[in-house]
Amino acid sequence: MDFELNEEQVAFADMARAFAQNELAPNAGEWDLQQTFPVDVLKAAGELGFCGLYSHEDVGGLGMSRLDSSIIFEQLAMGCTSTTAFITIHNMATWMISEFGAEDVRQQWCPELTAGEKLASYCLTEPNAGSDAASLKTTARRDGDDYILNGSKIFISGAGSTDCLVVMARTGVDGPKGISAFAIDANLPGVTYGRKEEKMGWNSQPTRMITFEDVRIPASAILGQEGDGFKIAMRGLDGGRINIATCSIGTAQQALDNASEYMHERKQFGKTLANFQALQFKLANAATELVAARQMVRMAASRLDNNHPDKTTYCAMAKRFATDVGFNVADEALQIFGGNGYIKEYPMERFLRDNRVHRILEGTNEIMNVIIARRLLLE
Ligand code: FAD
Ligand code: 2MC
Repeated sequence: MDFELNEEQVAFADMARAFAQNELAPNAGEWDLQQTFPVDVLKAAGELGFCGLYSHEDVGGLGMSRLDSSIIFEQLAMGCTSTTAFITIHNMATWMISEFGAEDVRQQWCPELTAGEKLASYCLTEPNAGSDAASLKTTARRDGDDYILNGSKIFISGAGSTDCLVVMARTGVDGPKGISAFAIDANLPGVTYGRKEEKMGWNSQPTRMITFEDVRIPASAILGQEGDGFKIAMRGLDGGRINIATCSIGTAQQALDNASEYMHERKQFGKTLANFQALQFKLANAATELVAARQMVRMAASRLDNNHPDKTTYCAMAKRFATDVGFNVADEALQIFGGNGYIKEYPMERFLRDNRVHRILEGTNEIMNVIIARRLLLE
């Protein structure tokens, strides 16, 4: 067991840090304020390989491990949480196509998706199927060489600005076994997008509802076989949950770095804040919990890489723990800034707003506990 990054990992973390510092951090506040989806910067991220980190190499991905990808995502999240979170969702959807798509579907989508020239959304949640994802009602009815898609998806990240949709839809019986996954063109006739949701955070990426009305898709767009869709969706989310956990850690680390710098600058009672033990302890506790969360995420990533029998449980544990820690650390760091922490001129309130949603999406933290408890009680 080696807890140190190797030379290669240090090198690509440095590259990601430079991109975060030059391309993301200087713009993140403005993107949040103006609700700008920075498509050009996503393309630049694609040029460096960040859009297909763990997708297969034969379709343009870097074929990296989940552990190495997490090291990169953490650096990017230090620059902009919301944009990096979108990049991770794009990576998840792209990997699903590169892993489960038929050869022509892989070739149709993955080279441009991994290059960041096209973008992808992951479409599972419906108005009446959130945590209970297997109850989804969108249907894909076979019609000759096509399927006809009907139904709606809600809260879809990137929707309206992406080119490819990975859609989970019902092709058979009720429950998880009747679900199939498809990679479809986001602009097909019959696909319509709702208004951009007004959100607490994650403002550099649009979130919209999608409606499918008699959308004709080729049967070849299916990922895996009919009925495999729920498992494919969950396989995608095992990695997605590590990625979102990583976004929380990167954001919290940046918040902590800012707070420690601020403690050296700000003076009250004739001393810098760094002199007050109450604040020193806040910093010490936050740093300690962040180390624990990072190690847990890396352990889960490593278990996913090694196809450990309990990989799903560890991904759920890491997501639950790191997103809770990430939110709490961002909150404590904001507190150290006093009133300035609450003012938009400083990034602290954005860190908090952006990290909040990580406890809700890609499976709520209550659902992570459902997954963990089910495994524990099986023994
Ligand atoms: P519900 O399922 O209605 O849950 C409500 C509450 O009940 C939660 O606290 C939940 O934890 C709790 N609960 C539910 N069941 C149980 C249980 N069995 N035990 C204990 N507690 C329970 N989805 C996508 O498919 N693609 C996306 O790109 C996407 N992006 C998103 C972006 C944003 C900004 C947001 C907010 C959501 C996004 N989602 C996306 C949807 C997200 O995954 C869901 O919101 C999430 O899974 C929860 O579903 P729900 O909102 O329907 O909550
Ligand atoms: N990998 C592979 N297979 C899996 C799996 C995984 N991680 N998780 C479940 N399965 C299989 C499972 O083994 C079972 O197969 P079989 O019948 O052959 O044994 C099948 O899938 C059904 O699983 P369950 O019986 O556990 O299904 P259930 O309906 O009880 O639900 C639950 C499981 C609650 C874990 C799932 O519905 C869930 O994860 N809900 C949360 C939804 C979610 O995470 N949404 C995120 C949307 S994306 C998003 O928010 C973004 C921002 C992109």
